[in-house]
Amino acid sequence: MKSIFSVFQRGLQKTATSISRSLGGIFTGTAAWNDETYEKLKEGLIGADFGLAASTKIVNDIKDRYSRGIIKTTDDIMEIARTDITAILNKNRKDPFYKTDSLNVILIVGVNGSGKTTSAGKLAYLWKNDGKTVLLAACDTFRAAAVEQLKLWGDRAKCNVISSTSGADPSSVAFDAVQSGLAKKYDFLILDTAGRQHTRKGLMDELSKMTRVIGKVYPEAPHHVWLTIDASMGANALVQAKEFLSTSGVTGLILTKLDGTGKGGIVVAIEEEFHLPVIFAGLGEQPEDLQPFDPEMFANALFSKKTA
Ligand SMILES: Nc1nc2c(ncn2[C@@H]2O[C@H](COP(=O)(O)OP(=O)(O)O)[C@@H](O)[C@H]2O)c(=O)[nH]1
Ligand SMILES: [Mg+2]
Repeated sequence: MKSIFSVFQRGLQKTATSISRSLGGIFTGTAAWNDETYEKLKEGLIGADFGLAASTKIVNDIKDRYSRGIIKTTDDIMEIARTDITAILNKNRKDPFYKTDSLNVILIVGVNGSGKTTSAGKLAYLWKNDGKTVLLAACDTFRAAAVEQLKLWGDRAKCNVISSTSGADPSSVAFDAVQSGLAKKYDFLILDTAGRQHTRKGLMDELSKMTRVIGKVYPEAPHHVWLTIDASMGANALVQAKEFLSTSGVTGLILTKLDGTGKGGIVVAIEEEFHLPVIFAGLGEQPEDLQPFDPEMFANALFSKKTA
């Protein structure tokens, strides 16, 4: 199996390249740092979607240390960027919080196309490979294709999939799945949901009904509600995500398609905006391309010596 860092490195290649390209020669050579280079650095960070607040902080830290003679080399500058970004991304994180003695119920929510089904499948694959028992539930009953797509992931991950006919009530699928997950003592149940947007109110009502119904069978569930955010949408993703955050009790984020964008810095802006931890990162379309989000690894992949 590939090393996790290499998955991050490969997935974040576009962002790393875009950062080093927009920073041009300022991280190399011996030119003294001045207002112009600081401004260029800040623009480069903002261009990679880090957001104004984080970009300003990083540049100010560099300025401060440069003026005190602490910075001597390009590596010293990279080190500051790495440390600052790691600190920002660690702010809202808690230790993994899975129950080891009973079923964990995970609800995956998000707008259409943001990567819910794919992430549900990749999560199943990840946990299965970690020796856990995993059950998937196809609560996107809106389209027959969505059920088929999840079943395919079930085959890949070698997991059972609870499903019903298309058009069935998603809550009843969720209800059956939780009952089955409890009876058969699974470690994890992952519920895939629909993300259609044309009836926003309907969707939000459906999600809260699902949560209520799940709670009737298993009062402490769902244990986690993870919102998938498509990183390649940039700032637009933030706007779309707001509604879910206010209505579905989201507990964490899965950031998908980090590999498809040169703007992976959006993770930092998201953390600043939502104060929610990024739990997993989607870094490609292969089963192993969903990885627990690791702030330090993320920072190292973006600001490695090689990418300067
Ligand atoms: N490159 C890449 N593609 C992804 C990732 N996650 C999902 N996708 C693709 O995005 C598309 C929509 O994903 P899907 O899971 O069906 O979204 P859903 O509508 O939210 O369930 C599919 O073509 C996926 O293969 C990722 O991390 N990287
Ligand atoms: Mg789907």
